[in-house]
Amino acid sequence: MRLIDSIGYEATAGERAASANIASVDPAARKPYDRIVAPVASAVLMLSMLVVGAPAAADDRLPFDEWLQAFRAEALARGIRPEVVEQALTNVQRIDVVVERDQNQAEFILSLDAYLTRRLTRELVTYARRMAVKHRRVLRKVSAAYGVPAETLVSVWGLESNFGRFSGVRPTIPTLATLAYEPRRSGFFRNELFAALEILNRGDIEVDAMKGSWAGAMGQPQFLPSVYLRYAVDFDRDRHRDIWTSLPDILASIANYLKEHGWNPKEAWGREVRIPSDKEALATAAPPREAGCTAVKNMSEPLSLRQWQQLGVRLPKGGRLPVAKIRGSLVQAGSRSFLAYGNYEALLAYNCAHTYAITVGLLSDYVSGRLSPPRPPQKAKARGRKVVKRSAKRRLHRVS
Ligand SMILES: [Ca+2]
Repeated sequence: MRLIDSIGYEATAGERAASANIASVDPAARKPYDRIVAPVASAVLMLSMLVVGAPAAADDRLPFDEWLQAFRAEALARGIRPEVVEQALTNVQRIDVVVERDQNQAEFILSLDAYLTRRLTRELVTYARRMAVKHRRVLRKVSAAYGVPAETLVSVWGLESNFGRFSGVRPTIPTLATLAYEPRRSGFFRNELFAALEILNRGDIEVDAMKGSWAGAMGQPQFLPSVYLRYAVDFDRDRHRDIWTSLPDILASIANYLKEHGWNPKEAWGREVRIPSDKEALATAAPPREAGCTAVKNMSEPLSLRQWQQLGVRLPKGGRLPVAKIRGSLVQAGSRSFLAYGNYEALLAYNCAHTYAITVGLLSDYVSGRLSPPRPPQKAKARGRKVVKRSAKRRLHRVS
């Protein structure tokens, strides 16, 4: 069967494999939805979905120093070695910017269109392709071990830490101590602070090198400490799970996380589609999900590609959907619509935001060549705006 539509958007290997192997994508065999609410890699999801601990009035709080003393005592009682506690928790200060940044998360504030414009640039695609070539050997090994394609690993790595060029410079211990002291999610971050001490206790990393984001996400995969403890991998076998500087460990940790959250090597992540104008019929046939994080509740119940085809869903330029035994959920984000397959949900488990999962999916398609990156229309417009701005500026200079 020819699975190529009018714009040459060929069915993926995943779709073809699924077509040939029905058992591999039997919906009944799919993991239940609790994988979405399992511990996740990105603090963004944590911050969006978890409210742990009743907010206490600020006045009721102990001074930070006293709070920290009590925390130290508990860490010792939990079996963290005294020298680790001493080294990690001495002279820890609160970091004001951590609290400020906690309130302002780009993934949730920007629309999909704005997010794609900002993040999915041609430069990013070009660089991601270069990284996929440069690191092809280790990518191939990790991909073979975990069943997650190289282009997906490169894309997640790229979005999380700009391919290792920025994985955060904030010292993790004071960052987590600040967030644990804040009443908003103190219980949650208190546990993360204990998990961070446990990592130090195991000797995987020195406290001075334990760095990450303002939200406590560490290293190039941006794992919270509890996620690190569960999913980080020592792929280069030097006995340290080094998600800060070891690329084999970094990529394998990302792959392990996705695999453990249901990544199916035989399927793609999903694809962009065009939906019919009668959205009511779509909503009746595939209502929104009832469980999961916010983004999951903003996607539909899954239907088969055949059912979507019958409902009038088509490829972006009007072609028929591929014939494959795959189920997909409709994701409507801004002006665009997508059918998200099971692997998309593994990406949402990493970071529960459609903007994120769609960006990873599209970038991986650009890296693999499944899709050609579109010429960004905003570039021409931006040039136009720049010209207008410049001329306006000149006028200003003239009149002033
Ligand atoms: Ca290692």
